[in-house]
Amino acid sequence: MQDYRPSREDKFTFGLWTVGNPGRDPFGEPTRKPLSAPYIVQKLAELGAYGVNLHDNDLVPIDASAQERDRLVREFRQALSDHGLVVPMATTNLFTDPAFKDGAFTSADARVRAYALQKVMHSMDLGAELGATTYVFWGGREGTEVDAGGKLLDALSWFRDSLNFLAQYSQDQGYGYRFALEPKPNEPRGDIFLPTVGSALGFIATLDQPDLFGLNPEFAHETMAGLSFPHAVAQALDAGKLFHIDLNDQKPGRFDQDLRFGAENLKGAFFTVQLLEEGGYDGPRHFDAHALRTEDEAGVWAFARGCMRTYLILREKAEQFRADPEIQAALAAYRVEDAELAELTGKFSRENAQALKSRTFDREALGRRGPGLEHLDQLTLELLLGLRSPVQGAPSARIEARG
Ligand code: GLT
Ligand code: MN
Ligand code: MN
Repeated sequence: MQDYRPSREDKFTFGLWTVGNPGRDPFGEPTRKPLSAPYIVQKLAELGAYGVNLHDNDLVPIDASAQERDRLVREFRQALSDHGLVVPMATTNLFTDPAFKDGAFTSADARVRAYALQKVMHSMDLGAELGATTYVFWGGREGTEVDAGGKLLDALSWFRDSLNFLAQYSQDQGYGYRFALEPKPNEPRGDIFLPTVGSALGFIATLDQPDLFGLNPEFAHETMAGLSFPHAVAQALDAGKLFHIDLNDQKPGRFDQDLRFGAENLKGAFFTVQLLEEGGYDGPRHFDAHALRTEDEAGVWAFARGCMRTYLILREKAEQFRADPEIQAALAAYRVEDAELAELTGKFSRENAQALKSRTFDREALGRRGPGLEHLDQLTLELLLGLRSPVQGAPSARIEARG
């Protein structure tokens, strides 16, 4: 059995805010000491990660002096080069400071909106200095609890203006960023604008330069909305918009848990890995999760190792899925192909439409056919549970002996 130790080529990344999460929640103070950015870099490198992502204020406190900023950035860059980690993605903290309590780009106060733009430009400068090529926008405070302020339509247009402005800033500076919007339905706001992958995709089409914008979907966030994460990832891939991804886990109907990848919805995690590996995504596999508040520092590194290890195990399972003859036979039986019909329906012509309209279908036979999904899903489950031999895909010897 392989040891599932990650290497740089696996492109695993963590945010400074993820492994650095001190275990604070709305009801309790931190349970862990803060970790310095250079120390996090060193530990992630030891574990086999590829990179580290950050908000401006994960590295530089909001009220830091220019000298303090330079020192912190210098020490961080030194750690990156000492340990061979990169910074593929950067973002801005537009949610912690009370100035942003009613939104940043969508605040009803024009001064807050202007300050948000200023803060993002400085943060984009920092990201570019560190080599980031993807810039994430998670609009955590962009939303409302009450709609009495009547800003719903204005908010969307302020949001759009800000994104258009920042895309041009990036071009003007020659930064070459691609921007990734990260949807979330609620928390910290009662209702966050652009709550799902689908709504963000719709909004991107209204921007001045839609090609520069894509998605950073998060497993927990789609799950909070009661939606399927693999379905969201598939839609982003299909649109050519999967610019980045936040992997974690979540129980439905709860606060944003940001659990260790695979901790809760193993099948969802498996189909996500399968989509990423087979759907043409070659960006970082970013874990936006954190260790449970119960844990000490050792628990933090166990958490980080666990995220990567589970991904690698599931990647191997996806390979087994492809190589398993019984699963492949069940898949082939599920999909019915018909070359003649493909010809008729593939492209509109008046003749094809006419031929299709006059065709007779055996509706009852179509309705009678069982697609075999129960069988296929059980095979998948047993594969995930380790009951199918990795080599030939046959049931493992132990199970056969029992049967
Ligand atoms: C915050 C949030 C995440 C976002 C981060 C990017 S910050 O932790 O919960 O989902 O990805 O701003
Ligand atoms: Mn989250
Ligand atoms: Mn996230």
